[in-house]
Amino acid sequence: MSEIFANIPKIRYEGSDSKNPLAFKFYDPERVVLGKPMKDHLPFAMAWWHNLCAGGTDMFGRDTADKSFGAKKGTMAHARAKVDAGFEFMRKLGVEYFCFHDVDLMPEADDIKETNRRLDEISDYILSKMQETGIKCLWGTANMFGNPRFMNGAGSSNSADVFCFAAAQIKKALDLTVKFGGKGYVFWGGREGYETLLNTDVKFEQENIARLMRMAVDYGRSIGFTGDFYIEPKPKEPMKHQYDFDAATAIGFLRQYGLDKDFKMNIEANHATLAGHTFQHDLRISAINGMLGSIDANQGDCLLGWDTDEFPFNVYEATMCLYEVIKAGGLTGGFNFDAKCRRPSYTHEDMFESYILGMDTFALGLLKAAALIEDGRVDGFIKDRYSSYESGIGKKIVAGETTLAELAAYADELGAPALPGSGKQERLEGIVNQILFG
Ligand code: XLS
Ligand code: NI
Ligand code: NI
Repeated sequence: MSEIFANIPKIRYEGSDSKNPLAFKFYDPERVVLGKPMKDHLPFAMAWWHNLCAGGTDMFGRDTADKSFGAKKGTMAHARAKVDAGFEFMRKLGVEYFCFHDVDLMPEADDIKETNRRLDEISDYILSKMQETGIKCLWGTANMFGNPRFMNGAGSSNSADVFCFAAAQIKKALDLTVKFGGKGYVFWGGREGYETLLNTDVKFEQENIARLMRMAVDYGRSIGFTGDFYIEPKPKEPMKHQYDFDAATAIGFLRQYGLDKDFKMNIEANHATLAGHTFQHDLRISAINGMLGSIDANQGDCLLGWDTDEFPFNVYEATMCLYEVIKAGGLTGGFNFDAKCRRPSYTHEDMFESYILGMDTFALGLLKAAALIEDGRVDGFIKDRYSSYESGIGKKIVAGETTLAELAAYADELGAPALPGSGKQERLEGIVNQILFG
């Protein structure tokens, strides 16, 4: 079969001296870091929607990039051309996974029966490509935010009929995820939130979202889905307020409704920063709750207030991300590039160069995080910082072997406690710079 990206070769690792834009400078898949190959630390995934569907349309202008891949848009022939393009793309880059929404895969019909028939047809074709190439599915999801029927949400909709339609889409998307052997299933609550409390019953809406998730878990388990369900937190956009505001909020919600055994977090860098956190913060909160599942690898722009979904090039953030991932013992999911080229980067070559950038950035992050951990000064500092809890009264506090009255008596004897010791933030920041650039 003729290639769609005929002028793009297989992308290879050439090392940090290479000036070839179509080569990896840092991502060396077989290089062993902390006992395992880079590619096992970094299971990268292609996001079907950005890479194969989105052409750069924004509020002010139409597509700049041609994603027709030689077929007429809106047809099943185009859906197949996207599959051909996607698998050629992943194979040339060595990306081993993909993520998808139902509606990314084919043109949605007015009638769900016809949509599902099209999904069956295209998923057969995808499956044959997966078997041919060994490329796997990281996670699937249902788009329950694009169609006008979801203007008030899906699980949180005021309309029970819309709720049922969402259920039907989730059921089919779970069927597809299982058909592809996907590792996870994502809920990003695009419109699960509100614009004004004047028309919203927050308690009822949250209970209904939980009901929908519970039914999804029960159905998924009944058809043999053994992977993780994920919530992908995001605080706003498109809704003014979204219920899955950040990792802490989503974890609290899952525990409240007894869903925490089946769900983990899919943390997206740009969503964390929109919530007023660092990417590292939401990763840490997920990890300490045993819920760090997967990552949507992108970055935002601190000067813009929305989800810009840029390809990650911030090595500092990638380093802190991998530091969290390594400390958490790795991901059950992977690193999905939920990212798009900037609108003026409209060529096929740009699609490849943006993935090279993202993969090199995370490879650097891995190397630098490993160096930070092996260096040990930061971890050692943190351990020492809490050493007053390792003996004496501190030890009793941690063991739960004391009372408020005993502590008060202890404090009486102390007079004024000594200052708690310098936080040494600047020294630690210097260590990070030394590891990054030394
Ligand atoms: C949008 C989300 C979306 C999810 C999948 O902001 O990141 O792309 O990852 O529905
Ligand atoms: Ni996003
Ligand atoms: Ni995302």
